[in-house]
Amino acid sequence: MKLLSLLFLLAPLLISCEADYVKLPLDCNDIYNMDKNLPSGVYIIYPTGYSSAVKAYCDMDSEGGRWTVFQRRMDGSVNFYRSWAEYKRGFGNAAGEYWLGLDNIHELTFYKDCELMVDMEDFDGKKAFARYSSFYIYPEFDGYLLYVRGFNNEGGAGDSLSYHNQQKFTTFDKDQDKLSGNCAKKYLGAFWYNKCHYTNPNGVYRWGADNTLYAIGVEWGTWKGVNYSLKSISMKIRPAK
Ligand SMILES: [Ca+2]
Repeated sequence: MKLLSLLFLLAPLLISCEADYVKLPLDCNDIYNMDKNLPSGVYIIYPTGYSSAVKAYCDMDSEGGRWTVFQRRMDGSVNFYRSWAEYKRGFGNAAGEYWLGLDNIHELTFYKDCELMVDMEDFDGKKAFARYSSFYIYPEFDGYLLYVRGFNNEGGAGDSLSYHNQQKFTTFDKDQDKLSGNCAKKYLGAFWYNKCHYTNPNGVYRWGADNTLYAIGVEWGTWKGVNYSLKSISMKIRPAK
């Protein structure tokens, strides 16, 4: 009887500990579900559990919100010509330009169905986006191979990413692309290069049209061509409904 009443007294405590644990948001979709009125901005997410806190930008506005941004360019303030170790871990500032890290992107996309949106803007204020109904990244063991399909062109940007489907990630110090040389070195970025690219979102920020060096800018080829470096681009994911 005593034991029973003790358990009864402790029950709310046990339940609240459990609830605190469960509340840790894995991604921006979890943040949205905690409070559907939260604005877009920087939040702390936990892609791999309790010890994996990382700042991410949550887009709560575009096309229904809930998006976890894993890549963002907007002003040229951050250098994106970086090593394998940095692309694995992530870099930059979630309030501005940043890369969330390949391990985090893998964790967020590999174990549940996710969709992808790529938002972009040119220097005349024109905007476009591309959406894909399925997107995931394999673990480092598999070279962070990209899987993307289900392109939807309602955003008008065209499909620059399907060419990169089933490619491994390449940086200047790790060549996993299909070119005999290294695409990251040739186009001054880091990406799921094929032989080499239709889009170079991690390329050199160079303020609009510029063909002095071919295709090294922040480009989405099917929208503005590969010699137009965009004002902004961001890549974002959310669980499919
Ligand atoms: Ca190569």
